[in-house]
Formats: sequence, structure tokens, C-alpha cells
Amino acid sequence: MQDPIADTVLAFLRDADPEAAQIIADEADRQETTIELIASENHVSPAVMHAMGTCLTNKYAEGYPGRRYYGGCEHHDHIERLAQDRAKKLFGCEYANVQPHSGAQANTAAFMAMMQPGDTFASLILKDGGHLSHGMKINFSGTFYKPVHYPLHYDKTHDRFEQIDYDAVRAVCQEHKPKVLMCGYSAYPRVIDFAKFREIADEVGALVMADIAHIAGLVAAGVHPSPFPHAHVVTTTTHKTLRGPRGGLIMTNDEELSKKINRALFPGVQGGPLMHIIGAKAIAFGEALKPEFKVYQEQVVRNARALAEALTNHGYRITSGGTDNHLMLVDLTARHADLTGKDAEAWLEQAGLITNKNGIPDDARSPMITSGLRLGTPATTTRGLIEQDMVQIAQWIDRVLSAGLKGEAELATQAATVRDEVRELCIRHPLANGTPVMG
Ligand code: DSN
Repeated sequence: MQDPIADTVLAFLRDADPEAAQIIADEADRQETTIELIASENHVSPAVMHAMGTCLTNKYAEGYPGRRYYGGCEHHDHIERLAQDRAKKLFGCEYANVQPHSGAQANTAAFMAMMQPGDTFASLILKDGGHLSHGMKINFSGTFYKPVHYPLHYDKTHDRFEQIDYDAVRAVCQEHKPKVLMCGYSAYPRVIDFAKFREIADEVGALVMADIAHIAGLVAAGVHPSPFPHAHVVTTTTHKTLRGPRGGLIMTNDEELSKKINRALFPGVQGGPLMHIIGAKAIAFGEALKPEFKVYQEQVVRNARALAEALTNHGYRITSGGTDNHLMLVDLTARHADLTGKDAEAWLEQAGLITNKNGIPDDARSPMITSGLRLGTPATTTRGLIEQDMVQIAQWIDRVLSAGLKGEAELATQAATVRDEVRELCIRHPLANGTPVMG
């Protein structure tokens, strides 16, 4: 790890608590020597990493800057305002709440600000690329509110096959008259037409909520269209493409909604904010405002395209025919009818390629098995990998999966060989703990 502070921290922890230190060291080694292809993960910079380990964690700061329930919050007010100001500049909006502990908590507060329990909202169902907080039955969103779902286009002959079908969105909204129309997804590889969502919402008197957790970094860099000014409320996580600490963020241009959001989040959903995380958010937003961040995000998208194309050349099918953003869904059954996401995830992990199984649209298999893999390029790009490396990764993926289909012995041999090659690539592209080495 090219981060002397991390090494010093680990040495200190070895003295303080060798047992915990060893687990952390093992995880650092895992991250250093494997290729991270999970679309929602990234490697933060040393500055973001170490801000999380500062004295900001020692303080209760319930409330908001200038209106706290505890004394001694002067510096916490400053850091929270800094994070708010940078978030507003980054996304071009008027109000930002930087306190959500996570994207799901951000969504909970956004729902409470816009709806009463029992109200109807429209969203994409989890199995088609949505999120559990977009209406899953056992989640708060499906328990306390009434979700109705718009489908993807399932007609293979349609030019929007496996993409958002805006006519279907309109039909669902006209039938159910939702209070909120949600867009923004966890496994959707195409550009989202926020203006179209607003047009449909206006027709039925709904508010638009955009959950840009996955594409926030692309949006911040101008590599994906912005949900502003179309969405009434925008939620996101801060740790995916945005490459900040694990956490959430809520934004709006509407003053009344901003007051409702603030009340909903605290005291409605959360107590004391995680001020060390808010400090790290301020630093991450500062990094994202720099020109290098745009260069990084452009490479993320180029890498995703290169990986999708290379996998297609190996006989895999990329759902919707490709990707416009940082992720893709790979239909494994196009390569071999018996391939499942569950096996592929496990086999690839043996070779040091970290992925997650994921349902594909209209998947016949259960979420614990799946016919697909979700792959993303934010973390590999942070590591400094480029298009030619994506071609290599696609070849590794195919070698491992082809061997797995032949049997355990073939898999063990091939996975071990690929594991060595992966390790060698990782050594050539060490993690600077988030400092990207472009090109
Ligand atoms: N669990 C996240 C993901 O992997 O996409 C969504 O919150």
C-alpha cells in the first residue's frame, strides 16, 4: 500500500490490538492483490481514508450547523458547512443534507419528507435493477408505503429492449397517480432521461425523486446528465463512483422540501451524525471538484465499454446490448446455459476477480442463484487500469468460467494460474489508496 500513514496506523494497531490489527491487515492485503469489479465499490484516497480516523468521531452534534443540541460544536459546524457547500457546488443545487449514514437512510428521510405512510410511489422493481429501498416488501419502503412498479421493455425486437420503457412509466403513473415517481437504479447500465421522468410526473402531479447512488460520480463530472433541475429530490450514496466515505446525501432546490428533509432525517430517522464521515465527505467532494475527477470518470466509462465489448467477443451477452455508464449486467447463459451467477461469483473469487451475482431482467432464476453477473469499473479505474487491461480481465473471466464448467479439477488449476496473473497485474498497479494513476 503506497500510503505511509496507513502503514503507521496498522503498526500502531498491532501494538494496541494485534488480533483486530491482523484482520485489518488481511483485508488490506485482499484489496491490494485482487481486482475489484463490484460496481458499487471503490478505493478512497488517503485523505478521505484518514479523515475517517480523526477526532471528529468523538463528538455528539445532533441538530444542524448553528442549531445543535450539544455544546462544543464550533468546528463540527465548520466541517459540516464545508461539506454542504461543496456538495451544492458539485451537483449544482441549493440545499444539501450531508448527514445520512447511508443511501437507504437518505431514501427513508426523502420518503418521509415527500409522502405520508400509505401513499403510493412508482419505481423500478429490485429484480429489474432497482433497489431494496425502492419498494421491496420487507423494506421500510414496501412496508409503510405502497409501491407500484414500471417494467423494463421485455420485447426483444424493441430498440429499447431491457431499457426503461417511458411509455410504460407513463401508463403506470396515469393508472396509479403516485405521489412520487422514482428513478435511479442499482443495476441499470443506460442513461436515465431525467427530463422525461419530470414530464411524466408533471402530467400526474407527482414529485420526482432521483436516487443517483450509482452514477453520482459520473453526474458530478458531467459524464452522465444531471437530475437537476428535473428532480425535486436527489439522494445518493457517497462511496460508489463518487469515491468518498461510506455514507449518504440528500439534495434539493426546493426550500420547503429541504426543511422537511432536514426534519425527517433528524430527528425523524437518525440521531447523532457521524461527524468523522462528514469530514471525509467534505474532502471527497473537494476531490470531485478537481479537473482530475472528470478525467477519472471518463476513463471509468471507457473501461466499462471496453470490458463489455471484450466479454461480448467471448460469447457473453451484455443486457440491453451494452453500457453507457460504469456498470454492465452480463447474461451468462448466452455463453453456456448451465452457467449461474452464484457459481461464476464463487469461481472468479478463487482467481482474485471480485464480482457479484445479479439477476438479469426477467431472470428465471432466484436472486440467490441468478443468470447474471454485475460488473463495474470504478475501482479498477482508480487503480489506474485502462482499456487494454479490461480486455485482459475479460479473457481471465472467460478462462475461469470455461474451466469451472468442465469440473472442479480444471477450475482449481485455471483459477490458480489466473490468480497469479491477477496478483502480478495488481503489483504493477498498486493501490495508492485511491490516488488514481491515470494511463
Ligand atoms: N448494495 C448497493 C449495490 O451494490 O448496488 C446498492 O445500495
